[in-house]
Order: sequence, then C-alpha cells, then structure tokens
Amino acid sequence: MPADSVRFTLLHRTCKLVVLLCLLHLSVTVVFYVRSLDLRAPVVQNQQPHINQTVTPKHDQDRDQDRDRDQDRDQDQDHDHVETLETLKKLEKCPETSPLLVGPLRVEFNMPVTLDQIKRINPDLGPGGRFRPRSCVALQKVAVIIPFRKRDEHLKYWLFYLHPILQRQQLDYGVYVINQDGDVVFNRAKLLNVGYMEALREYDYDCFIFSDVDLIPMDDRNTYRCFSQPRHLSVSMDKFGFRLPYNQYFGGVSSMSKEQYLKINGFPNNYWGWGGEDDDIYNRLASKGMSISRPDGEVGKCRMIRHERDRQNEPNPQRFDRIAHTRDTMYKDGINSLSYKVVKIEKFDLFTKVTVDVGKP
Ligand code: UDH
Ligand code: MN
Repeated sequence: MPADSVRFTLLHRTCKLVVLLCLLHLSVTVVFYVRSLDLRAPVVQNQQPHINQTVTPKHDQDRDQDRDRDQDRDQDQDHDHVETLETLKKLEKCPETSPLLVGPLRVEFNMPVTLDQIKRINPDLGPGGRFRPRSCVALQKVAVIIPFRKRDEHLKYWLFYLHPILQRQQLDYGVYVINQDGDVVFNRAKLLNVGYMEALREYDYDCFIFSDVDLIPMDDRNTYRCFSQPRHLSVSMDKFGFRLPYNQYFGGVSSMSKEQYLKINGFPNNYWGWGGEDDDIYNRLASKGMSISRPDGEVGKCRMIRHERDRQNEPNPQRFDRIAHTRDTMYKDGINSLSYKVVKIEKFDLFTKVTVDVGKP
C-alpha cells in the first residue's frame, strides 16, 4: 500500500474515533440532564404535605419530627411576609376538604405528656384554647364541649392529640372543659347544656361538638364539624371492637348545629349517674324527624383511654324508665329549663375551664 494511502486510512480512523467520542459525550450529557430533571420534581412534591403538620401519620412520626421543627423555623421567618400579603388581599373561604389532612393516625397512651410540651407544639393557639386558620376563613365556628370531673390525665392526652387535628381541619374553634363542681352524682348531659350556653356567651359559634374526655379519633378525616343532619363521630370505637354497638347509639362524640340543638330543646337535665342520656338525645332527634349522619367505619375509628368506673357515676337505675318517655318530657326538660351556677371560669393556654354547680338530683 502506498504511504499516502496508509496515512489517509489512519486519519480516517482517527476522525471516526473523535466523532464517536463526541457522540458518546453528547449522549452521556443528555442522559444526566434528563435524570436531573426527573429527580427534582418528586422532591418538591414530597415536601408539600408536611407544611403545618404536628401529628404525622403512623409510620413516619419520629423521623418527621426533626424535619417539621426545621420547617416551622423557616415558616416563622416567612410569616411576617405572608401576613402582609394576607392583609392586602381579602382572605378566601377555606376549602370544603382541608388540604392539610393526613388520614390514619397512631394513637397511644403509654408515653408521658405535659401541658408545657403540648403548648410548645401548638404555638398558634390563643388563650383559652382558641384557634382560627391564618390562610383562609374557616367554614364553621366550632365550640368543643367536654363534660369533666377529675380526669386530668385523660384531658392531657385529649389536648395532645386533638389540637393538632382540629388545626389541620382548618376550623375556627374553642375548647370548653365543663367541670362539675363538688362530689354529688355526675350529670353528663346537663354539663353539655351548660357548655352550649357558656360557649355562646363568648363567641358566635354555629356548631357544637360534644366529646367525652377519653375519646381520641384515629383519622383526621373525621372532621369535627356540623353536617346537614346531627352527626355521630365516634362510630367505630376500640372498646366495641371497632363496631357500632347498636344502630341508635349516639354516645361518645357527636356534633350538632345551633339550629339542630335548639330544635330538640337541647339535652335532658335529669339523668344523674351513668347511662341513658345519649339514648334520650337520640329519641329527641328521631321525634323531630332528623336522622343521624356518620363517617364510614374506617374514618370513624377511635380509641378510648381505658379506665375504671368513676366514683359518683354509677349506672342510673331510672334510665330505662326515662328514655321510654322522652317524647313527653323533652319540651319541659332541656335548654329552656336549664339552671346552674358558674363557680369559676379559667382561661388556660390550651382550654377554657368552666367550673359549675349543677345542683343535685
Ligand atoms: N366524666 C368525667 N368524670 C367522671 C365521670 C364522667 O369527666 O367522674 C366524663 C368524661 O368526659 C367521660 C364521660 O363523662 O369520658 C363519660 O363517662 P365514662 O367515661 O365513665 O363512660 P363510659 O361509658 O364508661 O366510657 C363506663 C364505665 C366503664 C367501667 C369499666 C370498668 N372496667
Ligand atoms: Mn369512658
């Protein structure tokens, strides 16, 4: 082969190699560029649902706590800026379903909780356990009424779990603990009537949640608000094997609008001791042609803190006789015949405590 031809082949091969290398380099660059685009999108999406969370879903709770703290710090810094923007534009109504909800929650009662710690993880609460969302106007003004006497340990867990849930539900709410003064026999329904009256003296609430102190929802989609019919919220309790004990059951946690409550003349005042008052309330609703609205069994799951029967709250032997006559008694016994004496009103950081003398049987 002539020398020229040898040189040409060599040059030709070298050029081919250079072109191949260029192509290789180009494709590697393209692959890395595309991958970097793919990676960036999901990270942004994953960060979204963590905004404003305090209690997190079952499995991620511990890991998320540090991250949430960091985000809270960032949010505090952004807060002034957001506030100015909000005052500039008129706030819109909150959406029908809050975007902050996380679904199923881990609920346990074996760790110690303190009021200070609960206060720290709920920095947006106002005195007396009041809250309203910052970014939108809440759809309902909700008073949460808790009948109470000597259950401080249960109340701590209630506050620990419920405050973050109620905030994620974007409610304009206040928590009222109605504490029966003295040691005479307990009267749950009368305390609920007192709660209705006392909450309304403070703010123009349009919805009332009546909750036992020892019941905690296991899913934040179980919204503590009012519906077009009276709502039973604790539909699937661990103590009843996560089932409804009977169809007419209305005990534990329920909600009623002002209108629904007034239509049945409130609750009975003369059920002293344990039992029957919830069935009386059911009879009142039924006699007014109302039906019970409920969440489904999954969303309505909740846990009751285990406890012994309290002193001075023995089963009421008169209860069967009384619930047989609801339709005759409901118009003279209720919110229109309620009498009580307020002993003390205390505004704590996490709740308002109304101590009340409800008299005796
Ligand atoms: N409550 C008090 N203090 C009392 C009694 C009742 O705060 O002394 C309130 C409290 O909000 C409670 C609610 O009234 O959640 C209902 O009373 P309860 O929890 O005693 O009713 P429950 O049906 O219990 O849950 C019945 C007694 C179970 C005894 C089980 C023994 N193993
Ligand atoms: Mn109980």
